[in-house]
Amino acid sequence: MELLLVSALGLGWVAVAACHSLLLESTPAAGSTVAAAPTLSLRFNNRVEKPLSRLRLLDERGGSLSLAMPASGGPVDRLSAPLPPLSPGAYRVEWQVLSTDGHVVSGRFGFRVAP
Ligand SMILES: [Cu+2]
Repeated sequence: MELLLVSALGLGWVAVAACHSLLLESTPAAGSTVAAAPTLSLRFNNRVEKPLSRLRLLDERGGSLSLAMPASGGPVDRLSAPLPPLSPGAYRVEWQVLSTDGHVVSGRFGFRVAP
């Protein structure tokens, strides 16, 4: 009985996940080391509600760098923000988007700026 319940929940989760926005790729790419990063850009598998989505950039001390993200314009499946000049080090991107199905999806990834 318990096993059945668990597998039913598992299937339900897969069905729900299929309709969510998924991050397909980003610039800088997750785990990459770049010489410079003038722009942060995330591409999703479908349209995201830009005014209700957020991007955050954290440096290796956990300090938050403010990003000015255009609320509209550009491809509907992308979130982009110009970046301030970044000093060498590790950075973490935290994103949260509102999928067109109404679900909030979030994630994070890191990249490095080379010395
Ligand atoms: Cu969903």
